[in-house]
Amino acid sequence: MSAPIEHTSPVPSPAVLEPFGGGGGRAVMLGHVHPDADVLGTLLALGLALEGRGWNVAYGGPHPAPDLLAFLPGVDRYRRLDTLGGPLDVVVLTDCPNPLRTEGLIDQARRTAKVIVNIDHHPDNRRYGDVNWIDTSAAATGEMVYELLRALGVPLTPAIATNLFTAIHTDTGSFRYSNVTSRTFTIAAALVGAGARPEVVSESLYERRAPDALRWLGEALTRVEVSEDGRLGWLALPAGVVPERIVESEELVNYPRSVASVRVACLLRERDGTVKVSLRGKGDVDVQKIAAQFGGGGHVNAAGCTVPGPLPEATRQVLAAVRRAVDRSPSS
Ligand SMILES: [Mn+2]
Repeated sequence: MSAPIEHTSPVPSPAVLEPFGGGGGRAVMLGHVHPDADVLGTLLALGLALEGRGWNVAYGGPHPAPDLLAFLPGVDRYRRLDTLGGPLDVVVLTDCPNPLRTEGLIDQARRTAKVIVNIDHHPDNRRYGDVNWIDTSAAATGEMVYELLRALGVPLTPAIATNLFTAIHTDTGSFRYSNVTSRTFTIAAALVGAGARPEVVSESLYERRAPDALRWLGEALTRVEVSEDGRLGWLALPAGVVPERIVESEELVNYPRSVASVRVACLLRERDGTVKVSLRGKGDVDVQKIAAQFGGGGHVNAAGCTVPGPLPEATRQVLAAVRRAVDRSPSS
């Protein structure tokens, strides 16, 4: 393709649909580092739909799917990839704002694929595809892929519906965040109608703890702190105090976020000399702008970045930036 295509509204344009037309071909559904449920659910849903139309589809990325998401239909097909193979007709990336997060696989895609399709809802998406469909009004990329499959006239199987429902479920904090719209529920209703089972998804995501997980969670929660004025909540976790599997499977940032007065919550995890930071807002402070000061990104209410250690210095710097943003926000 020559000039890159950009599309930003919720319903895909003919140019967005065009790479998926015709009688099939070879496609790779390419995930980014540490793929989450919005990434995996959308890649699997779209890939399974294309397979139903005669395409040959491979799934993978720089990291394997996490154990927590082993219930997603088809996720056993998702592999850690060193090479993409080729030649390919289409490479699709979903929920991936920055192509550097493919650890070089995007460069192979540029050499071996006719078209790279970039489907995302992050405002800071770099528009690196031949086709860039960026709908920042979507609560999850799952909403966008639902619209894509509808426009393609693909039947929603229970497997496809479960993948998309999980993508939307996780990116909306179980339909609780301010990104949720009536469209989110309309799409979720259609997915349940097509065979997604909310109780199975909820149980798979939230009721699969290891027997010792609550004790470790308790250990972590003793470190939650709230600022004197109540508006900042944070949890700074030194390396090694809680097993990595617990930190990976618990959304620890939700605990400081759950304090009524907190406007911005922050989780700081130290590992290998760096500190991974997750920021959550409640609609009145744009945490993406805070993350961007440290080279990170995300959404208005959910963002992240990585800063150099040691943990106390990283915590001091990040909280200073959060404090400036909270103090500037009009409603607080
Ligand atoms: Mn997402």
